[in-house]
Amino acid sequence: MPVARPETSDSRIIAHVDMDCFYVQVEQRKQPHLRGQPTAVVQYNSWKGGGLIAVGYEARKDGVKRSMRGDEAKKVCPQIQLVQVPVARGKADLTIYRNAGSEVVSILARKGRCERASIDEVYLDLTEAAEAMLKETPLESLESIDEEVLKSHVLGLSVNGNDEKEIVREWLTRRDADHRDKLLACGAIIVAELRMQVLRETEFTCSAGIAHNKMLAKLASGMNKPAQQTIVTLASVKGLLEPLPIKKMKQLGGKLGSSLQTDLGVDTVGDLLQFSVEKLQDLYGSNTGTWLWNVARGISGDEVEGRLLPKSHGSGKTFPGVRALKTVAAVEKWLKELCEELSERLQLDLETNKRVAHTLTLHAHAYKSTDTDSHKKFPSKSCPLRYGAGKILEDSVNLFQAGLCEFLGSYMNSADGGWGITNLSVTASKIVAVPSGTCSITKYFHGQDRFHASLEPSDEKFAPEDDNLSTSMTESRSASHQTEIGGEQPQITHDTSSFDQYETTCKDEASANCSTSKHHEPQPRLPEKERNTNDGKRSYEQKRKAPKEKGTSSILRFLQPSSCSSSNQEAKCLSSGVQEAFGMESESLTESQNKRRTDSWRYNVDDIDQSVVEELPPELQEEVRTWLRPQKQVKANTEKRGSSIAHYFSPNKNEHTNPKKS
Ligand code: TTP
Repeated sequence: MPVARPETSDSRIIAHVDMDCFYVQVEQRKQPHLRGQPTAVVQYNSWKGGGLIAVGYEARKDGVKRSMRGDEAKKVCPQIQLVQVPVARGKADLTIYRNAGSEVVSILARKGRCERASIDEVYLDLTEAAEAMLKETPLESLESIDEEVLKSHVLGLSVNGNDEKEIVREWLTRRDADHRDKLLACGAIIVAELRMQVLRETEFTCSAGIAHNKMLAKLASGMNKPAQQTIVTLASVKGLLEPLPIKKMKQLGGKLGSSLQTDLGVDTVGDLLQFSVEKLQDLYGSNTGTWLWNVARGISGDEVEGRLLPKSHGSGKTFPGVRALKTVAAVEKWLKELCEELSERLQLDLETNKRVAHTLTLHAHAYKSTDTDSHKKFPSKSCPLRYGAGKILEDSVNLFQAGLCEFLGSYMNSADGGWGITNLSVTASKIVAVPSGTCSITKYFHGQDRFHASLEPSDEKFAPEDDNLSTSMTESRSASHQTEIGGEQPQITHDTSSFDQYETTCKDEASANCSTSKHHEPQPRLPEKERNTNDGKRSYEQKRKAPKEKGTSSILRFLQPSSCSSSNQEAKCLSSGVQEAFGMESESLTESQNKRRTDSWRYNVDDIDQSVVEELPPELQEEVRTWLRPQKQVKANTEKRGSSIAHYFSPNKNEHTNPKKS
């Protein structure tokens, strides 16, 4: 359910940075001979050459698309280089991509509040940095402006066959410009510099959108790819939004977008403008109605969260066609793999970032052999998360059994046969920082682990991903009910909220499928070992062959050996960023950083699951409770007005009546 937040100011400077063909770039850095070659990364499952999950820009020019399988891509582009995603535990291993994403985040976090939105996307709040720059240097007096800034695309700026860079230069340095445009110009300079730093230090190119809010920045970042940036001026917002298909908007790719289309005849964002806020509130409730009215006008108050680490950890695999799992034993076998991997990542997160997860969710896609109820989904099930691979497995098996019983209903009992599982995943969510000074908690969790021998990450990479890498989108549902399964079993909750969170990191909500990889975000540590090894292999010649896209020359010239700098600085930066994001003590934090830290800390505390506290040894329970008590916040009043589009809120489509256009 979208949340309508009033825009705090339309003078904020927000950037959305999105890596270009990310997995391909990571593979090209690892194997420099692939640079400049049409390249794609394929799934673990090699059927028909494997499904493509990332396609390089050279291959795109030859007509290769992500929806293709390797064999088809070869037909379209015979010289294509197909690289298989790394494999561990019989499934894809995304560690290398997660770590690469962490390298980038640590660089981008240098200039402002940074929110890691997915494995390769970051939001930045650059308001303070832009204001400081503007104060220090009036833009009209800028003597030289970097080429990369001049290559920016300024939406709404008419070029009319003139020298585009000159027009951009004029726009950037206008004396009479609106203050908000001047701040955007500063944002563009800062983002261009950050993108060049990313290229110098990681060899990756990225694209960016710079705007006054997150929604607009995200829309713009993909408009000019690869290795370019796009600026959304206030004056351009109407023209940008009006023709956009409604389903392309964030949070409108699902049921709500469909309802707008079918019930109101809204196909583009512009179509939404004809509805008054009262009408939208009457139809969709106060909050969603306000949010929709705002979306149509490019208003969004969403803040950039100071978060460099993932919100959840997940491990999943798909079992398409004949490979569907048809017995409980087969499901348990795979759950063991998934839970071990999840446990390792949780332990690593605990050790590295001092964070603990509180909720375990099992999600599956299933079918019945004689399917009379095909639309019935396998229910996602949650319970409090207990640390240790053995406990996670035990709980996951119970969650699966509970889900299976519900899925089969009166149709049959849950014995083997008559059903198949095509997708299975376990997710750990509600991750919060352990308060400083409670290292005994770490020991406690460690002691619980039956399977896990060491807290150190294993040399062999562990796999979070499946061989299909795709899981279909779910809709946001607020309903939650509990199913006791008795005995000593954990209480199982049918709670889709944590899965929704797991799903919302998907790149394009309008697409039917999204990768689970988007949910499995990297650890914040820098993969030093990997980088050192690879550095030696990268020759100047290989880098020189890097692709030259139209309008990207200035940034690509940094693909030279001398441009790589030491990682010390970024490591330093990362540690302060991590401290800030997780409220770790640091004498060097400024007052505003401290405030931000406290805010995010409070938010996390609110989410803490009491049952997890109850699992701690008595001496620690009191310590944690004391820490929790003063932090509790009063919940915002989220009461909403009634909605006449009942079916949007109800699982049963038949319950509603069609509203009329206002
Ligand atoms: P995207 O950012 O969607 O795409 P991209 O970075 O490959 O290309 P672009 O330049 O157009 O942004 O996804 C980031 C990575 O996530 C991508 O490189 C591979 C992975 N991914 C999947 O594994 N499965 C998917 O379905 C998608 C969309 C992405």
